[in-house]
Amino acid sequence: MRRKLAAGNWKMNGDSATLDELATLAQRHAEASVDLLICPPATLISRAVSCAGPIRIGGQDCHAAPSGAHTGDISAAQLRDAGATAVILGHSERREDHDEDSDQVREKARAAHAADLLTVICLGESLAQREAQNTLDIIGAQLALSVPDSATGENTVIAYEPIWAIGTGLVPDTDQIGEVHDFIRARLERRFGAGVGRSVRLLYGGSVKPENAASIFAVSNVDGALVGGASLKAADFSPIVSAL
Ligand code: G2H
Repeated sequence: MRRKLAAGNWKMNGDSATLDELATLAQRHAEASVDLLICPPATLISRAVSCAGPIRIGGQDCHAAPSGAHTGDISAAQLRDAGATAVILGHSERREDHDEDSDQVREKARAAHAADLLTVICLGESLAQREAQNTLDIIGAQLALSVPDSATGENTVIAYEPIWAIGTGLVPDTDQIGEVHDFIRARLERRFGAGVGRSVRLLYGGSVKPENAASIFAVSNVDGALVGGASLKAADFSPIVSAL
């Protein structure tokens, strides 16, 4: 059985005051039967760890190298040293804003695994790619290149985030989500075998809200969500956690 996961990606939002929301969330879900993960900006990781209770804290990116002359970057080991136990990699905002490709994402994931970080690897198609009916080809290629051979059910989570659904309020219908999640599951099983392939958790991400969470979580092979805007306030994120 895959344990459900509710993950929050604060992106470049939040400051010291936002940690009160995290503390509220930790109190409300102290006995949660699902896993919770919050990925705040790197500046907040250490303080977030001290008020997160049972909630895992993660980074939003890491460098593939262990150390060196990479101004402004953070290594996987440094995230771990700050108290993080997870990292998001290959988010479409990283792929677009920083020209990251799947080869780089794979090397980062390898570094994250070596540092014992749970690695949330993001995949997603653009609206033009979906309209051209290339969604599964795009997802298949991103999956093959972005996920390293070191992936297991314990160290890797895949998040399907259609780019056109991110922060837009647009959400694919449940058939569209199910089609992609079933495809990812089949590809993982083909590459890694049934054991690993069935144990990797698959999250849906893109405009998940309290109002649509339950219907998304009912879709086959959806093991949770990666939530952006609605993870910033406990009042929004908490009902999403409860819907799992
Ligand atoms: C997708 C998601 C979180 P939002 O990027 O990764 O953001 O829920 O705001 O669409």
